[in-house]
Amino acid sequence: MGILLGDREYFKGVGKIAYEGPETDNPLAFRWYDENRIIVGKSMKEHLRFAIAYWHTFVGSGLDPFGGPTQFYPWDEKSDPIDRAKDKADAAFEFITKMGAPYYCFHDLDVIDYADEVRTNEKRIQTMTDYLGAKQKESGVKLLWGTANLFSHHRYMNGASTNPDFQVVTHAGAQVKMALDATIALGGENYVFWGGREGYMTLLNTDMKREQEHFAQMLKMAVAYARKNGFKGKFFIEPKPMEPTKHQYDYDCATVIGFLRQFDLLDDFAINIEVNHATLAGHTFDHELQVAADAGVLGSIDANRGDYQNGWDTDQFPNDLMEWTQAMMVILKAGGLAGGGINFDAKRRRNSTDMEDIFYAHIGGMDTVARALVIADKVIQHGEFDKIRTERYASFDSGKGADYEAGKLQLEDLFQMAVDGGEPTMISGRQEYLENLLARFI
Ligand code: XUL
Ligand code: CO
Repeated sequence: MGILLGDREYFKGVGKIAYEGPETDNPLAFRWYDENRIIVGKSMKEHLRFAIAYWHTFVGSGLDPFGGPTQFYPWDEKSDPIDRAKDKADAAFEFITKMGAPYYCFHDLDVIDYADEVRTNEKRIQTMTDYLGAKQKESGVKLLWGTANLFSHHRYMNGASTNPDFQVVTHAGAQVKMALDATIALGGENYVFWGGREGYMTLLNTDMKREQEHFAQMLKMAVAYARKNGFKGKFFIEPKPMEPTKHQYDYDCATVIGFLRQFDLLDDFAINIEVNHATLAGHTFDHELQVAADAGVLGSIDANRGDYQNGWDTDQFPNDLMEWTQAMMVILKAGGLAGGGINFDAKRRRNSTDMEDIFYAHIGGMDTVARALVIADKVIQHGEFDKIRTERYASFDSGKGADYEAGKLQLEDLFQMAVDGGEPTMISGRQEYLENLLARFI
């Protein structure tokens, strides 16, 4: 059966976005993202593995709690769900190709609307899997990760895998199975779990321990099913402390690592870190990256930014060079991301309603991240941060400090050494010096 791919141009007047360098006046060009530029032995394209998020970029409508959609799309006009989904896929692949992004990511429900019957949805996602497969082949664009939306349907109001009603859990399982089938068939490199409603609204009605055990059970079943069907990629958990649920179980990286360790899931899972989720958890982005890197589970990134003046998930496009330089320092030093990439989980503002705004948003994001990569490499090459950090711990490199690290001392030994050595000399952490040093590279 042949697949007829659409030939309509949705983003008229905008061609392929080219690298023109920092001096260009063209707002529809890259100033920093030069996909072939080599940084520490790899091209920018290979380092960053940019992905376009289907949900914000081709589905998001600008609606907020106070008003309906402001962003209307020509690919959203047909009444038949399959026709509409195919138009959307055509538009998506046109945009992704024009941006020169090597990857995309989706939830099942971004690709095609689901009805209430599982069998209908199975047919729908299979039809679209074939269609997306043909688009991937035609364009060379690949799937960084797939996922199931287990938070929008009203049946998930009390959670999906953590729902107190087992019949709801079966629907979550059915959706995960179908999303995994699609991801595997499309050669998806990873699969994500973001548990927006895997948490609780009040402890008065919640058995937290049991819900988390149910969640782990679902993850184990997903791994078993995917491995049995040839999936070689990584599973990612994406932490977020709250929103939409009051308290979400995957609060932050440290919490997720504890959970994965408790349920023996560390071999198959890594973490997908989202910038604004880190902020909501009261952490910096580089803190979350470092926690994941130290545990060997730095998997992938959802790139965006929050707003310093409010406390919710604004999902704005990244533009903070200082934040991203520090992030890139962690990523480079960790040897890169384990299988993942950088996905723009970011949306235009409600009042950015021109088609070109979609391009400006992604160009700004990609340039910020690419520029941060260039700067972070220079900072690391310069070497002073490493030197200062190493020297800061020098007292553990030999003598009694080394014995302490090796577990050769008793608490009584510390007592005696404190008595003998007297009050320690104060050693400055030199934070302002280091911040100024970093600023010199920006
Ligand atoms: C929500 C969020 C999700 C996940 C995928 O805050 O980040 O879009 O990235 O489900
Ligand atoms: Co995200």
